[in-house]
Amino acid sequence: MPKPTIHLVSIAAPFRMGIEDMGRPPSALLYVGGFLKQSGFQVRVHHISEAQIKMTAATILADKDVLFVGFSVITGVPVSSSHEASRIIKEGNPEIPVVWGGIHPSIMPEECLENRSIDYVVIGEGENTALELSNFLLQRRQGDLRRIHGLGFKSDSGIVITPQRDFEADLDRFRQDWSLVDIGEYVRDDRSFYFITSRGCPHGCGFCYNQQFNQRRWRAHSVKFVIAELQAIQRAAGIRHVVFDDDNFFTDRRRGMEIIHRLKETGIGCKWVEIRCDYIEEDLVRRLAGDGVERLFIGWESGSPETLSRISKGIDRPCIEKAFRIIGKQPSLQVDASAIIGFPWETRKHVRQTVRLALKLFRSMPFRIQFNIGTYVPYPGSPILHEARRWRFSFPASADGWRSYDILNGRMTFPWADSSRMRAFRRIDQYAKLLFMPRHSSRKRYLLVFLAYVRLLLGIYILPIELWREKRAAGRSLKAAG
Ligand code: B12
Ligand code: SF4
Repeated sequence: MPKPTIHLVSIAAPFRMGIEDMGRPPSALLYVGGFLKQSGFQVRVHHISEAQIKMTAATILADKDVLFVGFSVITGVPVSSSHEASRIIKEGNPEIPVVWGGIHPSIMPEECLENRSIDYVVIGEGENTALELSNFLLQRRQGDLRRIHGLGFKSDSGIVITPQRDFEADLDRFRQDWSLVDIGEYVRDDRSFYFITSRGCPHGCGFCYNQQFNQRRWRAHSVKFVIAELQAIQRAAGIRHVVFDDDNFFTDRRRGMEIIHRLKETGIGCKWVEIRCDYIEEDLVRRLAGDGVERLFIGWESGSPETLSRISKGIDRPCIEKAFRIIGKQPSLQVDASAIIGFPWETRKHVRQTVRLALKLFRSMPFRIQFNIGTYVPYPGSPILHEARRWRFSFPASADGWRSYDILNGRMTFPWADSSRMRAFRRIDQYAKLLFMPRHSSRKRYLLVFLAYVRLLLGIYILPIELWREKRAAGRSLKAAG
């Protein structure tokens, strides 16, 4: 007899300009779903936009033999959209178990389980826990749930959280099962493809979820595994480039270099890759450029020595400047340079130090740095959360409240940053972005770069005519793209 179906759902989060990024594969569900399928379960993956919630819920409710519905949830808008979908399913059929997994429920399991529509949360790495839970549900709930590690559930005596589950030692046991989706949907216009080769990170940056979620443990697929998987994807979908979505791809520098080099030999390029400042060395950068890498993504985080120390990134200003000087020597390389302003302790002085360092980095490799100076947002489980708590900051109290926890598209404020301060932060980011000269820009762009540089230097952001002009141009090109 066929086993009941497990429906796994990922509702895309709004990304730039509020548009959902449906082009990134739902990797968590391809891993978990693949593992369950391999163990004999029937699995369906629904990677949907918010507009498709009702339709997807109706499809699931029409299935008369459902083992459970699982949602993959990251912090922010997906908490609220996944809650809405869970509620529709529970109201449609209270017998269907609803399971949440992913970063948000792993870090805030009790808060999630307080919702009537959520029955179980899978905490941390999901494959083994999901399999044990599936077997429990298949055997009509015989057995002891408390023996399943990495699980949260409701009992007569309240919410139960079982002991933490160990990480899988051999990551190659798990693979993303691309037959669960239409792989062609994830090949971008330039035939690039997002892929994950490792999990976790050994560092403990203060603003990052990693220390709590991954306990500083980095686990990686073998080079052989990565090359074989990407070659299979190349044959199936004709990809030409890969973008690595790992938390920290270069944790093992030799492995990272080898992957990129061997992929190049098989005709798959890596145009863009993330790397920490303190990993940058002359030889590494030369080899990356030689292997066709065009852009490095670097989180330099701040120009304030105090902030760099308080966020425990493990880098200082000389390290940042040295990294950019080394990269600057390779004329083919560009940088996506990301920093954060607006930490609870930051004053104008700290922000100015970051802007000034951005300008210094600009001078070390002019027009080739695309800056992203984001505003600090507290995330659950991050080590510096206590700094926000000092200001009586608290997370949204209800699942629906998370809808406005969206720095990319919403108008967030914090106890330490009111709307005018937040507007000033956004302006800094928008002007810093203008310092970049995209390839094939017209000469007029130099004027824009010059004006942005002067504004950032003097800290004058009133009457942002250049930004209005840019916004109009972006609107026109969006319209033209249909
Ligand atoms: C792809 C991605 C996106 C995509 C798509 C996300 C989406 N759902 O639509 C886009 C580009 C839209 C995006 C946007 C943002 N992202 Co993002 N993103 C990622 C990225 C690179 C990969 C996620 C992934 O697939 N991981 C790999 C899988 C295998 O790991 P996993 O999700 O933890 O899954 C495992 C377990 O959690 C569990 N599991 C997960 N789901 C489920 C479900 C079930 C049913 C079960 C049983 C188990 C289970 O099993 C899995 C396998 O073991 C991660 C970084 C990373 N490498 O993880 C950041 C990350 C998730 N993003 C993050 C952030 C902060 C953002 C942004 C806010 C901005 C930003 N700084 O990038 C925005 C805005 C989102 C919004 N508006 O709400 C943070 C999340 C922090 C948090 N507390 O949630 C991360 C971790 C990056 C970071 N280090 O800061 N992101
Ligand atoms: S910010 Fe990057 S380097 Fe720091 S802990 Fe997170 S993943 Fe690791």
